[in-house]
Amino acid sequence: MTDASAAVATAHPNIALVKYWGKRDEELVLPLADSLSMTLDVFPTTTCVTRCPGAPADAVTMDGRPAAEEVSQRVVRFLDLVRQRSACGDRAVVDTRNTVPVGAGLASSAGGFAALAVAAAAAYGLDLDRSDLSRLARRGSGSAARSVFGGFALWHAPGPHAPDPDAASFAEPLSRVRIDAALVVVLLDTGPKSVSSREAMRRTVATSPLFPAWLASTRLDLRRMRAALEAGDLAAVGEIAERNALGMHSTLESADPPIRYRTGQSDQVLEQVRALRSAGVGCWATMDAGPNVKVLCAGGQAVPVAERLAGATGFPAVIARPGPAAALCPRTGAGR
Ligand code: 2P0
Repeated sequence: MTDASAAVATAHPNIALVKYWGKRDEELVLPLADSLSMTLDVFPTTTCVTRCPGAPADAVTMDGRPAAEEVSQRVVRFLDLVRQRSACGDRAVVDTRNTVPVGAGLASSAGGFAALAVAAAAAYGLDLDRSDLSRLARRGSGSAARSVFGGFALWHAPGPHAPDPDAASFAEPLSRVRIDAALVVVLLDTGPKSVSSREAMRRTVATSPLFPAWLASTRLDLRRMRAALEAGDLAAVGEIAERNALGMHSTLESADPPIRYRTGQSDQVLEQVRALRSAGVGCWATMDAGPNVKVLCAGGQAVPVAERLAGATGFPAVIARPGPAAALCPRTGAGR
């Protein structure tokens, strides 16, 4: 144990270019396939964890208010994992500040659980390296495993015969990426989604007749995406990302009952992206568990692409570039 009883950490959301959709183990949050993402430099989450010796229960606040019961229970379960690993059973106060709309398919849980993992590990004196932090963040929310790292990250699914699947599933940064990319986030709707991604994933795996094909195609996409990133081929990166996202949405739309995150407004943005491409502007769309559309383009094209999309659709467009790894805020002075 260190003597730090409080720690503050910040993390950013990430957007997958090859999506994670489907678990092989709900409890351990183990994916069925690898995924690959870009951590953003916008919408950070900052979380403070303070151990409270003698307190009877954890207390969780979000943006200054008591967190919803479901969120609070998820945070308490996560803290239980941290307590199991440390010599300390103290309850804690967790205060989270978001700058991203929560539950809107803008990856708030990725930044949120990455920040919580880093802050809680420091407050409870766990000596974890980055891979361990990624494994820990994964237990809160799968995509959080990737937000532990900045830039581009690949999250490994455990192999079918891995002797210790938990140990085998963590993210790592991709160091040989040779593209200069930005993601323009078109904010269509910042309200919470109707079906949580956790439930939507479960239903898709259990009922979608397209799921086996999705799994095979996303594994292939991952290999091609990695090669395209390392070759600096932005057009190939964009094409793979757009196809992968549309494939994921088709798969979940074929679940029983169907799950539909795409709206008419999403389709309008997709149409604008196609029109921009026809006019010679290299840009490609991706979408997550919500209607909002993120548009990949060259870093130098981000401002005109954002202006064109905002102008054509009337919705705000936020430019995101590759962002930093999750980190402790300096004033806590603990951990790594
Ligand atoms: C992703 N999404 O790769 C995919 C694509 C949404 C669409 O990861 O159940 O909050 O907590 O592991 O990570 C959103 O799901 O799900 C997600 P859990 P998570 O970014």
